[in-house]
Amino acid sequence: MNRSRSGVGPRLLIAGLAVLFACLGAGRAHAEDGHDLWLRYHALAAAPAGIDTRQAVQLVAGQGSPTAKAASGELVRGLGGLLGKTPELSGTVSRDGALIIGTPASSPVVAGLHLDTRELGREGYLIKSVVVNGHPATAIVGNDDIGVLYGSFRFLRLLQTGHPATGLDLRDRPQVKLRVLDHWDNLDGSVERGYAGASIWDWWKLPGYLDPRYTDYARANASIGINGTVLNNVNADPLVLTPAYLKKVAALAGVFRPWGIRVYLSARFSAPIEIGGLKTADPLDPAVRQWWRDKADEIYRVIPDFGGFLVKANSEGQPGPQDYHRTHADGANMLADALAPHGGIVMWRAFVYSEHDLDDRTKQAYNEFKPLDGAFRDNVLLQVKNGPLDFQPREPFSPLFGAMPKTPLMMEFQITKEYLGFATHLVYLGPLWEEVLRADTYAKGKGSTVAKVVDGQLDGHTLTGMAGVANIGTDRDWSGSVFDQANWYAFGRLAWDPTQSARAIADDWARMTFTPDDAVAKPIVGMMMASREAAVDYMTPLGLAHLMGAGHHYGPAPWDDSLPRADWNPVYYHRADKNGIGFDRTRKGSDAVDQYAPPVAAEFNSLKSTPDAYLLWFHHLPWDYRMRSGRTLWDELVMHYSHGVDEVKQMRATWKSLDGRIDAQRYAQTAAFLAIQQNEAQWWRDASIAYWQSLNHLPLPAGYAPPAHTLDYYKSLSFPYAPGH
Ligand code: GCV
Repeated sequence: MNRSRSGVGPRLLIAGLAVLFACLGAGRAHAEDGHDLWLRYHALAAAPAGIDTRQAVQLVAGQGSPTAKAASGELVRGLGGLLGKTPELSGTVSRDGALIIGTPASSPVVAGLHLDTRELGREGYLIKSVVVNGHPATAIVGNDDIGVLYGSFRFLRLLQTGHPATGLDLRDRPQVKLRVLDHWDNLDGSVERGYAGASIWDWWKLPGYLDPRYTDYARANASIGINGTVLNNVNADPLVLTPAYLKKVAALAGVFRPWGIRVYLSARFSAPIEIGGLKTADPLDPAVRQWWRDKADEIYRVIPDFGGFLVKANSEGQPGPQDYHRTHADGANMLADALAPHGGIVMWRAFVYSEHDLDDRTKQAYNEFKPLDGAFRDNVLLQVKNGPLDFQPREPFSPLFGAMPKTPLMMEFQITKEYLGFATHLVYLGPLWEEVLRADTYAKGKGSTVAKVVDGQLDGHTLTGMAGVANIGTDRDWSGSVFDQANWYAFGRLAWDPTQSARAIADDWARMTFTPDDAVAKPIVGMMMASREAAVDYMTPLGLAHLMGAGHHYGPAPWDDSLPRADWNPVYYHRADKNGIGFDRTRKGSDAVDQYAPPVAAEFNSLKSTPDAYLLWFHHLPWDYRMRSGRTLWDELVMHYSHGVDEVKQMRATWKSLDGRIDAQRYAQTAAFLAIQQNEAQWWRDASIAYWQSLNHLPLPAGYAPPAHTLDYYKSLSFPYAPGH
């Protein structure tokens, strides 16, 4: 008995240990679920030149603020991971390879270096190889602790991407002042156009409980230079401006502050009625103006560094100044006046179009706002979507860029992929944003790029901004897929410097997110760089746009004509019939072309000079129109659709070739998502071709497979629970 009992003991112990190891193992696997983003800090294969890993790196940090502590904390964490040894905090440099961080004011060691920091501004930094007490060292220096924090992240990025820590002499500062994420998060926890789970703001538990995720969110944003966050949806709930919610907002602001991030709120224009008990929200009414002044005072009492308001007004059913026959400038200026004494700003959105206006929808924002140039207060920015329609896979740049020299225009990009296949399609948005930023408005002659409008160079603005509609949610990987993290990352990098190359950003991201090994990073960058054009091809080639399923915007529905407003329906945008396809925006059509500066207008007005990529955006053409390639328009369309699908097949093959080189969980998820993407790319191609054929009755070019199903089948598909809607 005894013996058998004593035999059970060890067996139980072994079983227990097995469970324990399994749990620990699971814990390890968990670490590679993408949660660490590009801040993985996994051990480098070899120590970078200039760093001797036989002993811990000396970290000589300036005294100071929570931001200074964030900088040294990040270096401790980052170097500890990358080099396998936690740095040693020290007051002096007594060993080779030390790291000196701080401002001339916070650190005597930094002051002793006598570095020229005049050009760095408040947020800039320099990273320089120096010699102190006879020891080679690296200095990360700013005029302010926030610059030191940005420099610390930059230094870690250098190591993560395989650079040596020697011969360093780089200086950088942001080119854009406000680098902001717009969360379309609702107070009930849902996220409009969100594909990564629920809102990360746990309003219910705030302000009592501060989820550690909030700090990681701030770290990730600071690492790419983002310095503002609009916490709530532009389709705003006025309750966020009530005292109970302001306490919650203040708690989040407290977490973000050390990381250089200010909070902003979307303000509902009719809040004075809904939560203020007033009868009107007329921006010229003295009681309304007083209400907003009092509200601003109240906000700044609890959040002294509050950034300001983002406003969607008189757009898609939102209230606004036009409800009182006032202008957008009247509305924006009233809020600007309330915020001005506190240094706050207004980001007023230009995304407006009216169901009562029968003019081409893409012309309406320009028609509305261009006449208001110069009518806004100094602390107002007009926030303009990159294209004149709505975050399509491809659009020409919005004609407002370059057309309002007296008004700071803030770029609005969409990071979340509302019209680009949601989270399961691998589409790197860097090339889309680069294309827009590099587009030439010709507003002041050749070289007047959109980037120069946005960064203020063209018209001498110092209040400048770029906003990205966030793709962040409660999913472990934050963005709904590992590759969607690259879009968050690229947005931050381009907001910092709109002239950076999408490829270089992808390269950094791939090396930080996976490995600095070329054999892995290069094919990944190749996939990323091809992915946006692939999506354009399988969804909306040759300048087509807005052909997605109504409402949820998932999958193809070019036939759809069911929504109450003409300009919400795909048929409004393609205008196809048996004779041809495309929206005539030339002088013979809606004349949208003349909203651009003359050289651009001339380019788009003429069929000969319009690039193929925008062909059907600007021109309505017969199906047998001869393309530059010599093919008919119809054949060319079919080829583009098919090419998009082939490109996704290629991306899948590339990913498969990396099997074994990527950790298991992230490999498997991406492989599964690419399979979904391939199926859906095929669906887009086939459904689109089936519909166009039902109109033009043309055969497919030789060698191209017919759609797998009938048009009726594609039309029968419905997605009542598509996410984000
Ligand atoms: C927040 C598009 C989206 C809406 C979004 C709107 C906007 O219409 O489909 O979900 O609303 O843009 O940018 O305001």
